[in-house]
Amino acid sequence: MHPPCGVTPVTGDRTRGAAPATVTCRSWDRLGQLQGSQPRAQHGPAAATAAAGHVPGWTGQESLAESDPEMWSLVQKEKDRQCRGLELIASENFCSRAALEALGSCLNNKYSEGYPGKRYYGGAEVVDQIELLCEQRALEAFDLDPTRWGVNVQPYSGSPANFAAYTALLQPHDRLMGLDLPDGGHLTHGYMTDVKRISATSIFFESMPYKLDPATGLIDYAQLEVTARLFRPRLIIAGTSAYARLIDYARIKRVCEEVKAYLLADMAHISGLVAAKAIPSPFEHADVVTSTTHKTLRGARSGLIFYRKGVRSVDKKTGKETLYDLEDRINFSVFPSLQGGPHNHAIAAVAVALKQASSPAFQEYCQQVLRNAKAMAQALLQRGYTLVSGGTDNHLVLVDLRPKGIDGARAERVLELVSITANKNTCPGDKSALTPGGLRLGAPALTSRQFREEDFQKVVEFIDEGITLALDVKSKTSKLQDFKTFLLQDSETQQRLSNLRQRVETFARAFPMPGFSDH
Ligand code: DSN
Repeated sequence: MHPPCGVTPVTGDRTRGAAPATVTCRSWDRLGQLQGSQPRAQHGPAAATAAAGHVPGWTGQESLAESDPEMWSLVQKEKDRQCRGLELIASENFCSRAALEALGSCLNNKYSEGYPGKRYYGGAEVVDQIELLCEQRALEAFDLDPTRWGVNVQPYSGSPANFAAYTALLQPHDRLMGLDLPDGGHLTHGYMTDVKRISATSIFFESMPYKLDPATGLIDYAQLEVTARLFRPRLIIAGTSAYARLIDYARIKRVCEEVKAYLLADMAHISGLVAAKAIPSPFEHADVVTSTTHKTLRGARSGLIFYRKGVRSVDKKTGKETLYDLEDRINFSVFPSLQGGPHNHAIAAVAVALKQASSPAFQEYCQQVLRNAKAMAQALLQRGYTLVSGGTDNHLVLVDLRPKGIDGARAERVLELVSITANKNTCPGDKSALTPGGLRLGAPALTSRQFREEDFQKVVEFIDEGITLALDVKSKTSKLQDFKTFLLQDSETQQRLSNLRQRVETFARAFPMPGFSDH
């Protein structure tokens, strides 16, 4: 067992953790030499500033604690919140120290518009190597043949990656289909309401949703087929944000072939599980695969677009080959169409995470994520909860709280007050996004803190206690705002919350935390 998460609560002591400013970069010595007037004993940041005589008071060498105690204190508070809480947001995870070191490095300073070997600025020889290494590791992590697949590692995150892919594959107002947001899809898959186009995907393209079958909680592939034949989209997106089952990529691919659409798999939530071969891969069927890098993949926040290369199809009569032309279109779409300089620090940090994701230890981590999600599902079912689709095959469960007589918004708020972080979520048939019937619970983050099945049973015990409390308060209040006010004002409720919070935090603190020990 690793040492537990050891951050003590922030006390307001502004000097705590302040490291003495040390200078390791030879440039300070060189600056002193250039000025020629500094005694050796005064080498260091202050001396160098004085010597330079420019920008007084700023050396850039002070620690965060020294330079900005207010921000340092907030970072400490967030670290403490993460350590003492139970993190169940299905899209979150705890990045490794190694990747965070790359993220917080000098690579932040470099502009490098363009691609390796073709940059618009000089001085890119090192970041070229970093980007190429990240590309190589991305292909290796997903077992991809570099003659059949390429990857762009520059998207700033998942939403920009998706929009760049659409921009590459479609003309403005071309048609696309994605799983509806209330049914577990993502905003960027084309979300719009009856009265408003919400996502830019629905503003710049014409989007048509496909849905879950409310009876099973599973994607309604039959309806997708019928709608696609009528709508004739140029692109179908296979990807989810709140769906506990596996996607039948082969079936969606057959629809794509019939209507001559591209298949884009957005594997943001599940990319770690795919890399670990813990669940089926979308690469067998998709033309383009997008992902974030910080969910189950456990890296720094960034985005990836994989695209097919080589032969797309062969004419049965003539034998003539049609080649994929995605590489140039996707690269041009990311830069210069949509983005400026790549975030080299993020690319390096993603490369570090991809190396980790190629290890046997990561495979074991992902298997444990699946076991933990199943244990969580089982424990919830045993306590009488209803799960959308009845269980889970991946890293999350979607609890339908409606049969319990409560909604996701009230449950989320009570859990937040006892240091359990989860999010409200729509269930099939929900009318309101503000008080939806569901609660989404994910296993990746706590599995990174070495939680096992029995720990998740304890987590469910805490959640159940929180929801019982929410039901009691709901019976004494009316609207959501009234409910929230009561939670903060009723003394007996405050005591119950405090008692549960203390037990949750004592439990959570006993587990290790990846990343830096103190920030
Ligand atoms: N915010 C992420 C999620 O929770 O699914 C996706 O962008």
